[in-house]
Amino acid sequence: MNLFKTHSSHWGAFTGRYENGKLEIRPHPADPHPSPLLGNLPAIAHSPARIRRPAVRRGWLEGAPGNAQKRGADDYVEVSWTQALDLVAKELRRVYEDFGPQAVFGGSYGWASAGRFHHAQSQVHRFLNLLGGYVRSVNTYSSGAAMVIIPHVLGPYDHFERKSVTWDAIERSSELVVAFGGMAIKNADVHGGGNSQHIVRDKLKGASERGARFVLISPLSDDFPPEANAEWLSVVPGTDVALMLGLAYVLVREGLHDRGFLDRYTVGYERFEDYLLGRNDGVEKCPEWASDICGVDVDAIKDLARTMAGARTLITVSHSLQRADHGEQPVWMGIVLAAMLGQMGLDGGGFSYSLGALGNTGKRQLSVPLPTLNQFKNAVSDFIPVARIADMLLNPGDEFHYNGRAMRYPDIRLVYWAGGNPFHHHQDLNRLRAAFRRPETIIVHETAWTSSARHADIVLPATTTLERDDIGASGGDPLMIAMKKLIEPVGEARDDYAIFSEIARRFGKFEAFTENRTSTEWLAFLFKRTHEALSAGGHEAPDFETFWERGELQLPLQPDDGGPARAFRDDPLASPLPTPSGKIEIFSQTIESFGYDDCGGHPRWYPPKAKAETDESRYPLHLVCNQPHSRLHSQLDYGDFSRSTKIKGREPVRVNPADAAERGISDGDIVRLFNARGSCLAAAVLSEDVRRGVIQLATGAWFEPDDATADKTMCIHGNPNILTRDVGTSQLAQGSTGQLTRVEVERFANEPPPVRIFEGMRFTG
Ligand SMILES: Nc1nc2c(c(=O)[nH]1)N[C@H]1C(S)=C(S)[C@@H](COP(=O)(O)OP(=O)(O)OC[C@H]3O[C@@H](n4cnc5c(=O)[nH]c(N)nc54)[C@H](O)[C@@H]3O)O[C@H]1N2
Ligand SMILES: Nc1nc2c(c(=O)[nH]1)N[C@H]1C(S)=C(S)[C@@H](COP(=O)(O)OP(=O)(O)OC[C@H]3O[C@@H](n4cnc5c(=O)[nH]c(N)nc54)[C@H](O)[C@@H]3O)O[C@H]1N2
Ligand SMILES: [Mo]
Repeated sequence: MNLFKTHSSHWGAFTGRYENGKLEIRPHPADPHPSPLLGNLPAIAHSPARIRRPAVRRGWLEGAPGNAQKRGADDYVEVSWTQALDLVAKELRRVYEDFGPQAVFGGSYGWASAGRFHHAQSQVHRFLNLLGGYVRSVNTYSSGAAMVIIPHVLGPYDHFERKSVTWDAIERSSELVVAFGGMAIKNADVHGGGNSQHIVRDKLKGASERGARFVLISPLSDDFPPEANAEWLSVVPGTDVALMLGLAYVLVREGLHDRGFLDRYTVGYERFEDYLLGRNDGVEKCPEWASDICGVDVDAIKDLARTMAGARTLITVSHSLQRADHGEQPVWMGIVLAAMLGQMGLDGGGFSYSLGALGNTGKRQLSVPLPTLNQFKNAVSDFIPVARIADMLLNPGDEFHYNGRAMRYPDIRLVYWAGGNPFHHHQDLNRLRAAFRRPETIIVHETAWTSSARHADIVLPATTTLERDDIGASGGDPLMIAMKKLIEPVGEARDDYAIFSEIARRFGKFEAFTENRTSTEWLAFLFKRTHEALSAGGHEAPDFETFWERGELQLPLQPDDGGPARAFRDDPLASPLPTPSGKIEIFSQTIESFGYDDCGGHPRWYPPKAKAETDESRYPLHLVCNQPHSRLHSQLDYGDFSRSTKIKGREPVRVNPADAAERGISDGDIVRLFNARGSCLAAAVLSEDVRRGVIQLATGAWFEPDDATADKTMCIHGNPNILTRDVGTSQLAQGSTGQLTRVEVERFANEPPPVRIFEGMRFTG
């Protein structure tokens, strides 16, 4: 009889046992609220969606390279591993020799799986660096705008994300938490690398029971768990900056802003105040002005401002707010609002970016380093902001602006992807389909026949973590987990490491890539770094074998000391912020000097960008495309839990009953969402939890086109990225704007085509 073995995932630690063809999963016993996402794991062992053998696109095989027109609509031919690896090596050699490393895109953005060694991005970057380098991507889809604006105005991104206000501080000291975008409990289910203890629900409950008030600012009412007893201020999507300005205006007019704090700790307040009070543009950003834009009552704005000034107040801004047009502004304005309240650095007060969006944000950070695979150095300096991939592929040589630099898109011939799903994460999928027809060759390592695999020329089947040993750990998770292999590789799947090792061998670089270590030897080798730090710090430091035997290891934490914000508050001269002024930049001379018309020297309200987009008569509804509660992004959409949430096989879309009634839509109807860019089917769920005029369709349903040969196709399954816009937040950050778009919705009167994307690839021979 098999024993349960320890393992871990982005959504929690667990033990598993495979017996009689069934995988049984049990959550970690110390996890107070295990994630339902664990329910997606058992399907890994048997799903027909898994890729079982290497496969090559017929058009590429027969006309290689460059025969790209049928990409996304072509047949695949299964080949042997030897043949596949030979083809990959030959093609890489050709592109590196003829065009150089700056013709290879190895962005490979994506969450892949937990596990420090087999982490797909680390593997692919290490491999491509060994071959001569690659064009990389910077920043993330998560926080593309915040990662650029925060360093200009406050300091290092992770100081104000991970290392600022802890859950303990909120439970202990916060009196009022104003959460722009909320803290949906579904989001805190996951954290990159592992999340062995889901504590957010209990922390919110504890704070609420002590008397802390939570205010949810969101178009959805369920972006807080019931335990928080949050009050809902329903806001029009994309208008938080106007609301924040209205709040700031009340503070100034009623003398509630902290002048002492602003003088001592910030620069540029006066210029911002001129804007706020309309001294230059004649527009006072008063509550009446704000209310017209954001849809929150004037009195509610005034009340909230006064309450904020009279209590220990924490302002949080979720990732979602900045994954939208001018996404830099709500983050910056949230910081300014917090500065005006003067509570930055106080226990449970001030500002925290994205608290609640990921499970380990707000936990104390580890005080020892984690095992990390050396990726070598990239010889290529070219990069793109990550969400500009379609622009890059469609417009080689074109100029674009990013964070004060004028740059040009490189001319990419080969794309290599391992551990991400661009046909999940990118916007305007019809445009991405066109972009993916540009390169000569696309190589993908995938575990399953996702849409990204279906747009590749060479598809190499990768194992999931369940099929290999690894070390699970994450910067804010106190447990390191021995991730023990639970099942044999499905089909002929191989570890990314094994795949890259064999390609490296074809370049005479096997030893350089593997350093002559087996993967088991790598685990022991990588563990040393943490082991040595534990020893040096006087902590219990078991050797690798002992750790592996036990299955887990408790790691030491940094103190809950308020982080850099507290140090700055206590002594701004000794611990200045690493901004040009050493202070909070309410006005940034640096940003002003870039001369952008879409991001100036201080935060401000920018009306929505594209006119066509806001053609309210044709596309009157705001579509919120947020993270799914039923899976991590697109991962394991074929899993039991994710599938249990579908209706008639489609992704659910929530519609306010009044909006549904106007359109003759009933609960459970198949509906068609559409706008100028595309359309998709989904299943209507009528719900008062969404604001009138707003509908909500989570990301992550695997893209399945109704006609893969058409230029403009409909997704029959419910992927919102067929509708979203592929434009950057602004020239400053060029972040993804995928969270919000505009659509119309109607009942789908025809017989909907069956969803077949989870059935895997059909080979025609
Ligand atoms: N419209 C809209 N779009 C969005 C968002 C939004 O809010 N709205 N959110 C964005 C955000 S925040 C993010 S982070 C992105 C997420 O985008 P991604 O991170 O690209 O999404 P995942 O589904 O996690 O993709 C990971 C892929 O890696 C594969 N994989 C897992 N383990 C392994 C492995 O060991 N080896 C290999 N080779 N492959 C593996 C999985 O099968 C899966 O297909 O999406 C973004 N897209
Ligand atoms: N279960 C699960 N959890 C996840 C993920 C997942 O895929 N599944 N993904 C993880 C990742 S990679 C990331 S980056 C984080 C993302 O964290 P977020 O980006 O914060 O998460 P979202 O769910 O996209 O959005 C949170 C809420 O913001 C609200 N919102 C949307 N637009 C607006 C607006 O204009 N104004 C206001 N005030 N509110 C708005 C929506 O109601 C939405 O539910 O989540 C992480 N957590
Ligand atoms: Mo993300």
